[in-house]
Amino acid sequence: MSTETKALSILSVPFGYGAGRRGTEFGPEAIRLAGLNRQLKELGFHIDKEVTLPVPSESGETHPNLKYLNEIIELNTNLAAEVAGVVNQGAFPLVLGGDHSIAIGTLGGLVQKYKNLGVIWFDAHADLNTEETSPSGNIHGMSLGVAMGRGPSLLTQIKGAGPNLKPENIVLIGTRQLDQGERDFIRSSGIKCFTMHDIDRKGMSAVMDEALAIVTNGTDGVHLSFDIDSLDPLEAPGTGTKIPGGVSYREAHFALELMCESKKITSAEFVEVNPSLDSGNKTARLAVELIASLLGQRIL
Ligand code: 6HN
Ligand code: MN
Ligand code: MN
Ligand code: MN
Repeated sequence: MSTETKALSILSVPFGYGAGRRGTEFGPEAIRLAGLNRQLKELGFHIDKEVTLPVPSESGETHPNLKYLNEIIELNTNLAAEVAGVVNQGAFPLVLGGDHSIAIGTLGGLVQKYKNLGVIWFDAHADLNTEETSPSGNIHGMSLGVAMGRGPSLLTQIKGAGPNLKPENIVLIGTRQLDQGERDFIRSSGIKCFTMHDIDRKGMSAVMDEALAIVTNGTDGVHLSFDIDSLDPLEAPGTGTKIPGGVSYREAHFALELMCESKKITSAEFVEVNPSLDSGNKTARLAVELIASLLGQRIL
């Protein structure tokens, strides 16, 4: 983000119905306990607003391969409106999950303002499944697709979801687990995917240069959607879909430092911290450190 905009709004989303395991609903509280507000103040931010989204009660209605569909529609409809409000007030939206299904609402709110939004999807996964291709029925594995207008109309009709997100403005980074339908869609849509193989081969520095060039080309804003499972499980044990061979501690910090230096990031969300799988709140503390790197923390 640019140095002159120091107003920031925190949107806490204690919602975990999109994931296969319970616990991400405690993510925002764990991140708060790990010292987020103190860290942000040290970096010179004015916290404009802090909102905790209300969690819908369980409807009891079931949809075969779209678990908790009704709850996800309700939550994301509200979140999109909150995010749009923050953007309109000119503050930087920092969204804290919660599971990754909340990206449907975050992106839905952002595209009401940004008509050509760039997106950096930092994740072990692509979250591009549909009801048909999902092996789990967990909507957190479908959220980027839904935000692009791919999926059941009940979800894609959430305000903002759809064609404002263009495949040529989206990059995936840290990818290492794809389902076949996701692979096919990445190939056919042309979304740029920097897998762990690419990070090994080129290094995070070159990957970020390329990624930033793509998401800033012809765009009017850039959103970072950061799934903590992008990191290696040794660094981030407190998350539900751990995949070995992930981004290292320094690679993650370095990537976020480069995003900060670019001054192009206009919003961010950090998701999938699951304190019930963590030890000693390590993963939430990591999330706070990573947020700090994105927002200007430097070693010297
Ligand atoms: N996440 N591809 C798997 C699925 O069930 O669709 C895993 C998705 C994980 C989603 O981590 O946000
Ligand atoms: Mn229904
Ligand atoms: Mn994800
Ligand atoms: Mn993931």
